Amino acid sequence: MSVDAAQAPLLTASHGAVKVLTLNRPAALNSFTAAMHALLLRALEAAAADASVRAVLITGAGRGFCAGQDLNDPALAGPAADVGDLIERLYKPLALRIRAMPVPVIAAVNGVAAGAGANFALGCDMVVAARSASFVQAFSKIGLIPDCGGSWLLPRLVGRARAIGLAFTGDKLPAEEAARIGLIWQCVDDAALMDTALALATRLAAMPTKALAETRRALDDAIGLDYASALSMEGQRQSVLGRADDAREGVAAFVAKRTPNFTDR
Ligand code: T3D
Repeated sequence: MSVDAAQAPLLTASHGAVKVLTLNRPAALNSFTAAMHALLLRALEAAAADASVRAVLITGAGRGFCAGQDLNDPALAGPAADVGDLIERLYKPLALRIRAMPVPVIAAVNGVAAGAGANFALGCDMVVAARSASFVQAFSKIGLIPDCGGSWLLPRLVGRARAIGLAFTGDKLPAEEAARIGLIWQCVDDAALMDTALALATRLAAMPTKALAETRRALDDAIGLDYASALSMEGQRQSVLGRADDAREGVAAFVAKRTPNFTDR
C-alpha cells in the first residue's frame, strides 16, 4: 500500500482496485474542516473518474472515525457562520457524491462517529465498525437537527422510534448494538477491522460494479415509488444491464463453470 501524503488531513492509498481514504486529523477526532472537505471531495471525484478504482474504503486515523463538524474551525463555526449555508456548500455535495459513486463505498468505522461524522458514515453503502466504535447523533446537544443526510437515513435504517430516540438523546450507540438494530452492516473485533473491511471492499471490487451502483440507485429510488412503479423501474434498468458486457460475462462464466471477469463500470 503506498501512502501519498503523510501529514495531510486526508491520506489516500491504493490497495489493488480499492482506494483507501483515511481522515487524518486524529487530535480532533478527524472532525471536518473546510480543507478536509475539499480534499475528500476531490479524492472521491478522482476515484469516480479512475477506471482502475472499483471500490472505495473510508476510515479514520487514531482513536476516532469522525466527530462531525470541527467546532473550532473559524472558517466554518462561530457566531458569523450560517450552518445551513455550510450544509449546502460542503455536506450536501459530499453526501451526494458518495451516493452517486460508480463504485461501492465502504466505511470502516474505527472509533467514535459523531454528528455529521456519523451520518457521513451511514451514507456509505456498507458500514463495518470496530467493537470499540460508537455512533452519536450529537446534534441535539448543540441545538441542531441531524444533518449530512441523518433525517433521511436514520428512520429508513432503524425505523422512527429508534431514529428519534438516537436523535433526541444524542447518546453513544455502541457498534455492537448498531449492528444488532440494523444501523450498520457489521461489528468486528478492533484488531480485525481493516482486514475485514479491505476483504469486503476487494470482494466487491471483483463484482459487476455497474450493477452494484445501479442496485444502490434502485433501492434509494424505490423508497419514493409505489409497488407497481418499483417493478417497472426494475424492469427498465434490467433492460439496460441485461444488454451490458457484465451480464453476458456473468452468464457465460456460470455456464462454463469458471470465475467471471467483470469489466463494466
Ligand atoms: O457550525 C456547525 O455547528 C455546523 C454543524 C455541522 C454538523 C455537525 O457535525 S454538528 C455536530 C458536531 N460534533 C459534535 O458536536 C461532537 C463533539 N464531540 C463530542 O461530543 C465528543 O468529542 C465525542 C462524543 C465525539 C467523543 O468524546 P470523547 O470523550 O471520546 O473525546 P473528547 O475528549 O471529547 O475529544 C477528544 C479531542 O477531540 C478533544 O480535544 P482535546 O481536549 O484533546 O484538545 C476535543 O475537543 C476534540 N474534538 C472532539 N470533537 C470535536 C473536537 N474538536 C473540534 N470539533 C469537534 N467536533
